[in-house]
Amino acid sequence: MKRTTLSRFLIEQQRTAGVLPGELRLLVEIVARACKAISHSVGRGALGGVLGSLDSENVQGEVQKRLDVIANEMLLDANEWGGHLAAMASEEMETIHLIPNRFPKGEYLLLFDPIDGSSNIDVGLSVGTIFSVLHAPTESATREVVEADFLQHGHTQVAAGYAIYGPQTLLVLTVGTGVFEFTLDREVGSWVMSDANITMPAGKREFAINMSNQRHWSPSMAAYVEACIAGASGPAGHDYNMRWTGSMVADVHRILKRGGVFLYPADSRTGQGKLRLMYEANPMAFLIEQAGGAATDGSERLLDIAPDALHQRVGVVLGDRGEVERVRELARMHREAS
Ligand code: P6P
Repeated sequence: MKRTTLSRFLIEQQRTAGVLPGELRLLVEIVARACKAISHSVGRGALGGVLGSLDSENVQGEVQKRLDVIANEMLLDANEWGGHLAAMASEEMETIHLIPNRFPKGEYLLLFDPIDGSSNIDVGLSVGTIFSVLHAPTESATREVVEADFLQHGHTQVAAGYAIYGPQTLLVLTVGTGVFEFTLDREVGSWVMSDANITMPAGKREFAINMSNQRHWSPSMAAYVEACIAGASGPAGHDYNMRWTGSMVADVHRILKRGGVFLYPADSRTGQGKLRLMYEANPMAFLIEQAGGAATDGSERLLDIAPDALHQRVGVVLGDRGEVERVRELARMHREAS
């Protein structure tokens, strides 16, 4: 592959595809630059004093890892002065973050999970940063942005992506013209394109779910997983493999590159799922659909869900179209039978 950098790709998208306004190109560049700095901190680990937990909890009621807070601050500091944003929202902050008056405001909203999978940080497993970009309301030039301005359907996203801090540091991005992967060249400090127009392989029989939640699943979800485990001798008619890393970015990246299906269903504990709609499910759904896959909450298309709260949780079934459809069909049949 010709050595194309992120900057060159974004300029070409702006110039040729005409899909990337200058402000959005600047936004993506700045987020990518912040992810380089986060990658450095993640890579330092114990040597950088970034491991371990704080004695604080985030809005989700989860113990905050030191790196959660560090990465959150890095993304806020990198993005608030650029003039491309009207406000930001993060898994680590209860309310939205407005751009300080000393800086110009722009036409986009940025949402992020600064370190997704942070429970894996202290044990050396891959973690990542997930981000989503929405248009700010046109009137945000004359009034302050409010939380409700963020509550847009996932199909209104103008860009989405993740960085994965693993054996390599990768940035996977879509601006609505396909999915592109960049590998961080640490010696030069550049994001170098390593895969283009990614199409998720279809028909891969590999499912990713946390089996310890089985007793909480709906009957239809239990039936789907049971068929996967029964394999060729069961109703599915073929064997499956299983993977679960406990890090959504790692599981979704594997599925994007080699196929399969990721499931974190809503269950009886809360009636919702664990994952957050606005800055986990929606950006991943945008990427998966751009790569030819499907993404639902078990029944409804994720990108069509009308958000009603910034940190709302949702069930997630995404990846292979055939598998996502099988889950949806089982749910429909169980609804009709009940
Ligand atoms: P469980 C990480 O905390 C996360 O939000 C996702 O990255 C991951 O897919 C999921 O939760 C793991 O949840 O219940 O298996 O620990």
